[in-house]
Amino acid sequence: MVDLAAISSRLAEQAIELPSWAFGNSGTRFKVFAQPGVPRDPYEKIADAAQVHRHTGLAPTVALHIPWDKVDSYADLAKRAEDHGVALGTINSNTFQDDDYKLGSVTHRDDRIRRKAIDHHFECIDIMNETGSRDLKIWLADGTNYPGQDDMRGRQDRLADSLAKIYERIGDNQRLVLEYKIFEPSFYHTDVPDWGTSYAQVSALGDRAVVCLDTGHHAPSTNIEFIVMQLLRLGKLGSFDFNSRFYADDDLIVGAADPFQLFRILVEVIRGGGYGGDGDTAFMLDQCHNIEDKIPGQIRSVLNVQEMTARALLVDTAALDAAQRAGDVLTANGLFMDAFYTDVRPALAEWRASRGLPEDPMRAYAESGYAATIVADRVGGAQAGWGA
Ligand code: LRH
Ligand code: MN
Repeated sequence: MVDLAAISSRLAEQAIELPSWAFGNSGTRFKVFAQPGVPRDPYEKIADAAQVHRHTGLAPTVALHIPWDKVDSYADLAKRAEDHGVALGTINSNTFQDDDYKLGSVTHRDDRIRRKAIDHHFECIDIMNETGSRDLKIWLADGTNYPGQDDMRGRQDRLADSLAKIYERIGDNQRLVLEYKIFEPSFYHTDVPDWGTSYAQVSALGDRAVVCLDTGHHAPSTNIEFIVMQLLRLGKLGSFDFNSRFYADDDLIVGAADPFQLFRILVEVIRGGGYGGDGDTAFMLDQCHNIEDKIPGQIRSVLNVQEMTARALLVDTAALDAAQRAGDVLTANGLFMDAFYTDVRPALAEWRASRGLPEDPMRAYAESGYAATIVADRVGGAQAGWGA
């Protein structure tokens, strides 16, 4: 059995934010498979998210997406979240589902449409002031489908201008987090396609503007952990949207498609001072459980992150440093792989039990009867989804 004593307090620093939209129906352009018991409103989404924290102790906050999570009183929603033992987290804006934004939102040539998109972000900041959220996360679908469709330089300038107006409204204890994505729904160019563009845009704004790295938003075979290293080195890695993928932005369970990549990313997070109490990098999941049960899917996800974090914390950094200094390639790589191949699961089960948490959170949830309760209770009404 692996001894986790040396990393126990570090493990306790882990906090992973859950996306409210992971509990609603989701799918692809081909089909959205509805599931019985799915939430009908943000209150029920919060209740489901709280089940993940109850059984894992790893997910104390829930991110909201506006307008998907619109309510009359965000103060009341925050109170109810507190009653469930969780808190409201990142506020995600949405300028990708309004007809006006077909050719762009904050990058649009039309002043009225840009104004509308900026005002939406002001509304999101007002919500942050009610929920006590720190981060406004901006992901933009803005881009073009055909070469020549628009002037990319002009769009960058309008983007910078719009972000500056939004940044002015951000409070002293708040952050603007700009997420990049290589493609989709735009298929020729995306206005914020890569870490370099996000970095350039947020650097022009100020200290409270940072980059969000979604692990599903890169070209195939991108060395994502190198980007993690660089953004931490530059002090601009604000948050992660964790998920995994085999091909594109598949939004699958983090660690499911490539657990070794997740391990390599977490090694760089820890080495770069972005983990836990060290840094200022928020961990969030951004996933869609299109065919699997959603609450167990989220439980599995946070456990995957915890397991790879434990392995990354077990890297013998002193021996690794010595081998690297000596140019001893195989020993260095061997030490790295030893940590990855260390099965921490039995020890983590004990670690959970030592903290009053279920050894096997997946089984604890299954035996809790919560799934049957929500299927029985949530009859009628419109199930939550992406509203696309
Ligand atoms: C875009 C994205 C973004 C969210 C959305 C739900 O692909 O990753 O973070 O707004 O998914
Ligand atoms: Mn994302």
